[in-house]
Amino acid sequence: MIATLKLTTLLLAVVVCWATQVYGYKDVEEPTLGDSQYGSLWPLPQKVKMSTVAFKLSGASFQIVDAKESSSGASCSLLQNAYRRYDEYIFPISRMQGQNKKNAFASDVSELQVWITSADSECDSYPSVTSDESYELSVDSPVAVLKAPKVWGALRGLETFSQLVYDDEYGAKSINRTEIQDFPRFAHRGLLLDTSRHFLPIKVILANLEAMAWNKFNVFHWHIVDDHSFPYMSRTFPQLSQQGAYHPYTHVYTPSDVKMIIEFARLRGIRVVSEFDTPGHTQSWGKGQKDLLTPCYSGASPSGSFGPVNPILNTTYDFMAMFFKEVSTVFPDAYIHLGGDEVDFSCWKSNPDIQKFMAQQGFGTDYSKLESFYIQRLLDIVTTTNKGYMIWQEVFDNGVKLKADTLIHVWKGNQQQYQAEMARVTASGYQTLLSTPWYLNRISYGQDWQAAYKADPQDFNGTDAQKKLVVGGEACLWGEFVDATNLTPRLWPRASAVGERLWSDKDVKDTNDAYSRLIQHRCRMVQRGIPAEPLFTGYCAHEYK
Ligand code: CP6
Repeated sequence: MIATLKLTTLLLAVVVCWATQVYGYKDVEEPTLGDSQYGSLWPLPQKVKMSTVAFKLSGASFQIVDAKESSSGASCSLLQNAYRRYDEYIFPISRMQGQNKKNAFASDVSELQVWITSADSECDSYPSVTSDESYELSVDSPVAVLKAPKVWGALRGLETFSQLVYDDEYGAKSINRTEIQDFPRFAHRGLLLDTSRHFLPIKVILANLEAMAWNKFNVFHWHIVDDHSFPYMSRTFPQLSQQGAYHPYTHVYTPSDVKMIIEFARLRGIRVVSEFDTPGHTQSWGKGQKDLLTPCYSGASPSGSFGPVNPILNTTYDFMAMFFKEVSTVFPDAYIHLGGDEVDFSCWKSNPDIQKFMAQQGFGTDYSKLESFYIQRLLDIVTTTNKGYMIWQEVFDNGVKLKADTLIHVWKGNQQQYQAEMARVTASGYQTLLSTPWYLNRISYGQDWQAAYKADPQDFNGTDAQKKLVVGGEACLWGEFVDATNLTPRLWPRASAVGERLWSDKDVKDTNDAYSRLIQHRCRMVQRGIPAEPLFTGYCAHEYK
């Protein structure tokens, strides 16, 4: 009897274990579905006071306008553009039908007045890591007021306002009396897209920038080139994309494409940080730039294949100086991501000229010293362009001397390992960004948004001073298995979980409440035209209207 029981238990354990391995199924609790007191707000603002008093909004008469006292007005196209966008999000159907103002019922809330309070609204500037994104929103009758020191906060507040509007049981647009004070927990809330493994059409990039704004992301980390293709069209070195892109005309980003993407992002308070990853991940660079890559040897003769950037030639550094001078003018952001990850030493090891150089420099057989030698010189070059830099964690791990304001991007390891890395980086006084738990290219069966949601970039052993050096994080969608056909649903709403973690207070971590809000937020994204995948079984109300 006992033996049978034991056998059954063992069998059960074996089956569960097998299921775990085969399906990658983790035993995550199913969140319970109830209505959140916060409606469909996502990410949750820092302070919300929502009353049950509901007002009606008339699609025909409600307007978003500049407040009289605002330091920014009709001449600020960033704001005027945003008013138009949000007007359409709030009233998608009535505006399309072109309702007549005279026939409309009176609106309990007639206007949303947008009031930029500081003298310099920053309307014509680029957003930066120090941009003020705070705002205060007061929804009352007869007017709602959105106060923000800068346009960046106004953009965030407009999104929040649009999320407060809902359809009552008769389908009438409604909004509750609400007071909100809001600001981001972290200044850097990024999303990495990879346009090298697959070319991403511009309209896909723009659609996802739009979705980023709905989720209050503020950095587009553009991993623009890599081994597989070089779609960036350089004015200084046009042969790089002519030879290195998948196609020299159709699969490239021209200077005007890049400009358009940067401006589209700016209008949504999103920075564009470009990454030109070297010395590894550079196979596509070699096609258009002779002698840039290291020739690999098989025995005493070149094998015909190439390795990382050749770090022992002066021509390499001349090229890099000219290339990054161009990049620093094309991308207005104060930071450039310089990569530095996953350098494969086998080709360097095979090359006799590199071996000789190693001996001359006294590097012995430590090829990470050669890598550091290269990165050190690259960093000096980029410093002369007056840009700050971001680098993947390997560069820090190898002990490269870095400027004090360098951002170290942590991406490797399991939870224990990345937490230890965050502790080491911040103990050395560097600022850091976390990505390890947010590799959205990884997929598994079930509700994997929850693991992303639970990760916290300040959750490691360290002092308060160390915690302050955490600037934020980035969700990464690497492109090996992603192109225009599947990018958007793979990203959303899973990236939304990261969006809330980086924006909302650290104590916002009730997964049941999050689940209820996220389901509605996901339906809203679908309604606004982004094919975000479902979290689980269910339906969206708008599907049947
Ligand atoms: N490309 C580059 C990649 C990755 C990295 N750098 C990567 C590594 C592991 C996973 C996904 C992507 N594809 N240039 C690492 C930063 Cl799981």
